[in-house]
Amino acid sequence: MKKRICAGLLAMLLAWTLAAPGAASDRDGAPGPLHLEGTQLTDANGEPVQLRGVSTHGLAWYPQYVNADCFRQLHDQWGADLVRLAMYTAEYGGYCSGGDQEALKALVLDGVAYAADAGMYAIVDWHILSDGDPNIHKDEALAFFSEMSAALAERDNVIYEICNEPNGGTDWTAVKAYALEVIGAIRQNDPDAVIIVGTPEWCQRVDLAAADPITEYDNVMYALHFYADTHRDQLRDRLEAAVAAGLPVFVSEFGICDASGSGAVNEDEAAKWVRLMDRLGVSYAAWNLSNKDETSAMLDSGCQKTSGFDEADLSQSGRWVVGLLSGQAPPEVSAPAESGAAAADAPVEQDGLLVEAKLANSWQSGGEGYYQYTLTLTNASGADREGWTVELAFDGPVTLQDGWNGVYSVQGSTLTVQAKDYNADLPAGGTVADVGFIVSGAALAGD
Ligand code: IDC
Repeated sequence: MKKRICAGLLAMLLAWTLAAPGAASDRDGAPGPLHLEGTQLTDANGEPVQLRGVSTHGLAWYPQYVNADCFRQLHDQWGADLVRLAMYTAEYGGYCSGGDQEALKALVLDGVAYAADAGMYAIVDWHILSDGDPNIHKDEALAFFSEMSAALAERDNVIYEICNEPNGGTDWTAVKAYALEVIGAIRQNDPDAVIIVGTPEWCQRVDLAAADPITEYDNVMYALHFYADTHRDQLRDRLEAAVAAGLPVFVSEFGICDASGSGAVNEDEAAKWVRLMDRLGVSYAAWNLSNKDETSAMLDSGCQKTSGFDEADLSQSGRWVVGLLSGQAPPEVSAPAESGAAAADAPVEQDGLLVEAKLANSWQSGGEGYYQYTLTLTNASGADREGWTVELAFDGPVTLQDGWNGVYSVQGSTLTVQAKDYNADLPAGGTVADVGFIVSGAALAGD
């Protein structure tokens, strides 16, 4: 994880203003092979991996966002380490409904390559939807995944999602039978790429997969999809129970609006989902990267760009997702910028004082992020001192919400803390603790 001056707070602003890799995904360089250890996605060194990124809209409808510059921005500025390439099978222009199969395959291959170049993983998504049973187009799926896995066998960054959302009464037995065949076809070319299997009822029934998982192959995960304004505690409980039962779950699609892909944004429920996925180490991809006039589209419908997006090009969903992806680096505080970067989790020296700022809590409310810190100051100067002042610089402007055991003032992105009468005396080697404050700032951007 990169060290960054200041709090992870407002990393989004940093990303926009500096276009700096400082706000990038922590996964730099070529993405290496992944595998499962228990329910946890893991890298080759056995380190847990939580992939976080975005899904394209239907590739046939919105091919223009599959380009190298766009994918580089997803990674370098938005902090994504995952992009999902959604290829509808049965909708208008889909792979099995009259679409240009050669063009679609080329887009998939290009997309995986652009993702790899940008340092991201790519999900190849066989996006069934109105064809609720994946067995309807099983032959086409077998041929597609055989061809793609042969072409992509050398790529470590590819993840296969073999059926987006079984629905319309398709039961787990039917999905599992399909999955066994398609996984078998992929395994002929790629013995260990991660494969995601959709679950019945639009990927809400991970409980059915947990009760009867696929045991014939390794590195198989199961999809859960949610839309925050529709799906709440009941589905969250199901996710938690499935993981507890040993099922590796991947949230390969979610929205913060309702299940139609439109309607209202529900940030409170979305935050609950994010907290749960983060706690469980579950990877996720947000629907969708397009400028379609619908709530889930991340780009404003007036935006005609296909890369180089500014904040003004984002929809409300887009701002929220970018805030989520770019803002989740471990919140870190250090000395003000001019005193130089310092390891943020280690104390920073300021004028003979060792300053340690630790994030104690953070939460979202009304589109703002709230960050509670505790400060510990140690007099390292070798001489007794009377009175102290510390300055803390954040990535962007903050508002002071509360502060204790200090006198606080904020100017722009700098918070100054001075001693109270009762903790001003600091003998050599002495420490002041129990100093703390809460600041807020634009984090998971709202409206
Ligand atoms: C939606 C798109 C919308 C499109 C529709 C039908 O947002 O523009 O017209 O599909 O093709 C899903 C599906 C995903 C849906 C999305 C929102 O996986 O394809 O996209 N959704 O309805 N599952 C739950 C919600």
